[in-house]
Amino acid sequence: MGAAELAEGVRAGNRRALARAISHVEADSAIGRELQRRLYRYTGNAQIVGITGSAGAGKSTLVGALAREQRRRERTVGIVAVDPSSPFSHGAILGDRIRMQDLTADGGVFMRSMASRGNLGGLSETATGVADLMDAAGFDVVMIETVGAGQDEVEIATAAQTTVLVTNPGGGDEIQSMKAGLMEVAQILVVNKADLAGADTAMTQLKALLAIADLGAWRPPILKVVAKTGDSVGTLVDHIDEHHAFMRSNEHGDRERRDLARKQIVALTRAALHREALVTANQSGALAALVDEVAGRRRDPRSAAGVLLEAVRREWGAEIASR
Ligand SMILES: Nc1nc2c(ncn2[C@@H]2O[C@H](COP(=O)(O)OP(=O)(O)O)[C@@H](O)[C@H]2O)c(=O)[nH]1
Ligand SMILES: [Mg+2]
Repeated sequence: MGAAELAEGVRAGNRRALARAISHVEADSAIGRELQRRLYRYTGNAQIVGITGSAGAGKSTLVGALAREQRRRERTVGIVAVDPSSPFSHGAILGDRIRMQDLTADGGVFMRSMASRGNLGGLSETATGVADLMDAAGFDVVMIETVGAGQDEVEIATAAQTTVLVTNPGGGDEIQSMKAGLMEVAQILVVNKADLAGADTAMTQLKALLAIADLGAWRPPILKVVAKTGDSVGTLVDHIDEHHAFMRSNEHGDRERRDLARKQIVALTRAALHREALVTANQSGALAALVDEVAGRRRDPRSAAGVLLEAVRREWGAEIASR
């Protein structure tokens, strides 16, 4: 099936067409790129919500609870679960599937798990692309679950309009050491597992962190939820709706939308540059030669990086000249 036919299928809400289209975007095939070009103009209707936080914070449980609440509100839901870890994570994905069995049987919910394709930044590209496909397919809400740890995850967060950061009671050290960057991509802060002791302490710590964060016009709300029972998940959906309305408002929306667009472009360019530069470095053999020099302590890593960058520039220059 070609890109035109697939795009039509996606727009018509055909689930098989959507599944195929997602596979193309994941594989970064020519059809995948063509689909993204064709369908982007039909996006912008869904609420794209990122759910991020450490492994075990209860993100999957919360995504399930949110999906159930959204279905009660008669909204359709697309879910992208990004799992950046190794083969071990297959168990976790299976666990998520079992926990979400009632949702997988619901025609108003479409779920897709994506495994990492390595650490070359492909995930932020894929997550953004897949969320956009679901948006173009007409889902009212698209949720992206990611483990919030490093730069890649901060970039995945740019795929979402509204990012919910999930923390836990007793995660004090973690909250303290949380990168300001992650605080600043989150528009809603959640203390999940509020049925456990220490939830109020975690709330206080988050408030203190927010007080020193560099924030715009949106004041991120902080709330306690119990994903396991669905407690306060309705309030969380209300906050997500408020942020969505904020993003659409005339007063702030234009600036916020431009800000997000800029972050998305920068994140995707960084990922593409990173990947392509390493491909070039590997193919040219420049990397292998430098590895020998640095391992043998004949050259320091910093200057090796400079030499490598120079080699990549030369290769790219030659490539452009030959066009
Ligand atoms: N006590 C309690 N446990 C929870 C809650 N939400 C999730 N959990 C548990 O936390 C563990 C990790 O949950 P999971 O959703 O897989 O976390 P993820 O790795 O962030 O996706 C599981 O054992 C859940 O049952 C909650 O609200 N309260
Ligand atoms: Mg999970």
